[in-house]
Amino acid sequence: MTRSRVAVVSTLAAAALAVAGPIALALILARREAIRSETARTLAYAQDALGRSEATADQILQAVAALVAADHGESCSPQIEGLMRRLDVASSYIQAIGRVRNDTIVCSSLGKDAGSLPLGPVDFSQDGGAGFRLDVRLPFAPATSFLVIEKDGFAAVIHKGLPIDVTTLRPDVTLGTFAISNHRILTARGRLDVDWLRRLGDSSVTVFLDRDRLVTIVRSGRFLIGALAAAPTTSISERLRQTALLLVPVGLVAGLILAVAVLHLARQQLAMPAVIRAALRREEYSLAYQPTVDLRTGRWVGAEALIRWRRPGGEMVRPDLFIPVAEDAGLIQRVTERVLELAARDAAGFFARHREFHLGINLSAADLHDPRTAELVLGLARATGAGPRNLMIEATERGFTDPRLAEQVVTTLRANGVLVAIDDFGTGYASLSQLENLALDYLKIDRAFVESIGTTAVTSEVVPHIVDMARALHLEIIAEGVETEVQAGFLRDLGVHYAQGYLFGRPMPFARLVECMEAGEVAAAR
Ligand code: G
Ligand code: G
Ligand code: MN
Repeated sequence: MTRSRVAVVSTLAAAALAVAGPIALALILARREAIRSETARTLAYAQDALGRSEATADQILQAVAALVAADHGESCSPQIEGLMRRLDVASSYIQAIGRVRNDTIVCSSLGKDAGSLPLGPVDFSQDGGAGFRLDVRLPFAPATSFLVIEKDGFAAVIHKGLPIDVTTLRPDVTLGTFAISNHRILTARGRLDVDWLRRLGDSSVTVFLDRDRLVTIVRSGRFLIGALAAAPTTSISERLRQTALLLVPVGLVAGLILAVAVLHLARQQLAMPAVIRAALRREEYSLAYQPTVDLRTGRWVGAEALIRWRRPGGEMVRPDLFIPVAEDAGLIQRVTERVLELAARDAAGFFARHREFHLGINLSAADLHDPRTAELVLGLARATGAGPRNLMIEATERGFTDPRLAEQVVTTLRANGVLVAIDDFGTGYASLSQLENLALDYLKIDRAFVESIGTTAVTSEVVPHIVDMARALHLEIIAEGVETEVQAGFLRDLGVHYAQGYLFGRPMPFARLVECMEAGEVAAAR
């Protein structure tokens, strides 16, 4: 695939991801939230039912205790009957209280005319001798099944609807209470599977999905009873739908914004080479010059030409953004040609007045590998009246990694008195042996190393080594990016002769460079 095809395909993929990603995330979050809140709600139903069951048990225990305390052996004294009536009225969960003899209520809070009420045998016992009857029919309400709990010769009649009289948002919520000892259902409404109860095991709470039901089961900490609630999972999908209805548009909008941003950036990247060509045609480039000083005397001994790009709207584009694009797009040699033209225009006649000054021009690897570049640079020498050592070309390590390719241009230029510097030294991959094979003049220490001087960064220890290496290769050193007196002093002490940086002067128009030099440099520049 071509570069631009790759760029378009990856742009579209990124845009699709940018749209799909936030929506998928929104849905995942919505689902999690729906499950969380539906679980919380169902659990609350189960806890409500359990609370009612515990309150029922408490009322039974209290009533029985009061009756046992008042009991003097007569099976149905008027006092006991009166007490049973009062306890019944006071107990909200108890329908009736009676005295039991031989599985029959012989007298009760219902009064004499209720007569004796046969209960049948207990279904099971638990909770310290409490006898449970799960399905008792009483003559005065034959259609209703009551729960009867007997203890110490007394029995409480419970309406089965009461413990599970929990208000639920939906009618199809299952509610139930059960005995822990044998998993018998005490009261229930709705679809219920007794196999669910086993999943509680020894824990006090359990929540699980059984096919289309969300089941929650809780156990009492005080009685051998538990409660369960089960809601259809359709309520989760319903909540998911509601939340998604809210989140998906938000995700869609966020995704679209992202996609537009991605496309915009990609289009800018794709369009950059075309914009560079147009900028060359429209002469949007200019040069700024940053002085090089002699650290021993403080005098300006040279300057580096740095390209500047001002777009028609006034916006400045940084060279570290567009130079790599120009290199990739095969446009860098046209940019270099323009730089040489601009320098020729700026510095025409300059060297006649400044014999000792050198002007640095940055070259890219492609420039260095093309023999025609030597001719172009020598053209600048002619245009500016430059003598030996007045012009310097700077190229990064990348330009020198294959010395055979750079050799012709470097040899021709040096033979004609042009200085050659290796730029941004320490940031690339040039090996010592490769550099030994090429005769160069200057080494420019990258700003990153100068920046670390006086700090604890490991790079700070590299500067002396670079200096030693430069000496071994008989290269003069220019330190870049010097911003403080401390850095300047450190470099001076190491025997570094030249430096550039904001401490001495920022990149400036050529006219200002000349003005400063003639007005006594240093003071004027800062
Ligand atoms: O100060 P400035 O932002 O201009 O420099 C950023 C980078 O761009 C530096 O690494 C510098 O070497 C590079 N650069 C500046 N001008 C030119 C140029 O004319 N040609 C090339 N190839 N690189 C340049
Ligand atoms: O070609 P080279 O990579 O050397 O370009 C030098 C770069 O460093 C340019 O971007 C220039 O504007 C910048 N520069 C020059 N002096 C200083 C300095 O003292 N501090 C900082 N931070 N940047 C500098
Ligand atoms: Mn440079």
